Amino acid sequence: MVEEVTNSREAILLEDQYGAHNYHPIPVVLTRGEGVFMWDVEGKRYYDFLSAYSAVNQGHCHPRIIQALTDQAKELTLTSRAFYNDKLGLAEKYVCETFGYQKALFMNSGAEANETAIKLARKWGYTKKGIPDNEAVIVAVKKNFHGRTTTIISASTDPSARKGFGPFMPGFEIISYDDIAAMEHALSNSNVCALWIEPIQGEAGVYVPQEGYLKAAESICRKHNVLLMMDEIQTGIARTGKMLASDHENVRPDLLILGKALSGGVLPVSVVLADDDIMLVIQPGEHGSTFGGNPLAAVVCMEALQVVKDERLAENAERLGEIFRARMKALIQKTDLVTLVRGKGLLNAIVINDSPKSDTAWKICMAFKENGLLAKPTHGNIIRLAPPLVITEEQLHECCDIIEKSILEYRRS
Ligand code: IF1
Repeated sequence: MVEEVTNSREAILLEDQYGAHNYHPIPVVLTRGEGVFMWDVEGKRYYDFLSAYSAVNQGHCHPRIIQALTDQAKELTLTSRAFYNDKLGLAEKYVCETFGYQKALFMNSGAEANETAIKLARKWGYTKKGIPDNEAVIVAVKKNFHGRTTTIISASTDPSARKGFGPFMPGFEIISYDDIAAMEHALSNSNVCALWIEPIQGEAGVYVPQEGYLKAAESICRKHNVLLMMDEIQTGIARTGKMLASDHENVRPDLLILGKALSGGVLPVSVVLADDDIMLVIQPGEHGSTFGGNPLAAVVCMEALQVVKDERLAENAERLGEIFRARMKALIQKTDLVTLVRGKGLLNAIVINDSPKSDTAWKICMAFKENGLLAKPTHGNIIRLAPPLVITEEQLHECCDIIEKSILEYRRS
């Protein structure tokens, strides 16, 4: 018999006793989501200012996406790729036309999509660029975040992501982010098959590189016959004010990696997009996954992207992001607790004026929670602030009021 939790404390104790301790969540137990709101088991309503790390750009339980999910769930959810189904080809065509590529390879999690891109880049390096077998190098950047698998953390510079998980996968070279000279030097090595970057570093604390960095990356990759692998899993799908963060500089990655809001947060869907000369280096039977490209994910993905277009969520994110950063800059004038705000569109973060080792950012997020807004610090003293892109201007101002009240009152305690 399925039991129910009747209060937050019960739910937290259950997870503590029966669940792995691989997270330290903000102590709130949510039971319902709708649009920009979530409710806890005691019935308290919150503004969601994390959006499940930008997976819920379309808002919680978007009715059109849920309708698409439930309609398809009654017909066919999974065939595996041992057989065809009548939805995958439509979704492949849809994403290829939406983002301007010849081929799509659907997976499930963002990490799986990044792993797929690694395999494509390496195989392209051996079969098309002529790199000697097993000598392909992928250049990644400091403070990257691409997922939690052992290969992906082999390229991580975050000790907490790596400690105790070795030995690591060879074939990664790490350079500084936002450093054009370092890119030029590293990519001149003829064994390099790809440059692997995020257009804005989300987990690193919403670090926005210098204007022109993405364009420079694209041209240096072209010059050295290196693939530009762009991880837009957190920055894509309208989050930064354009359909892709790469669009701000008119950059076209060779390998485009998407996830999260590709499904509107309804189920795991990720995809790698590339043209034939790259995608077709993988032959039948060389890559895949049980759920990759399942008909349910295919239908949900198409509806989730159509909602982004129909509701002009990129334009909303662009416009409201300007208003948000202006409000935060005004707040910075009133307190010494916040030193800066940075971001693009509705992917922003504030930096708290305290040591990254302090718990000030955590305590401020606890104050946000008391005042009806949910957010969580990234590294130490940085608080990511990223509402669903369906937020209205009025709701955004109400949230800025909550952030301001929490910060100024915290100042007084
Ligand atoms: C956690 C971070 C964010 C991502 C980018 C790939 C992935 C992610 C740019 C992997 C996933 C999530 C994972 C989640 C928390 C969150 C996160 F804090 F971990 F780093 F957003 F910044 N590329 N990010 O942001 O996608 O396999 O998770 O579907 O692991 O705690 P995934």
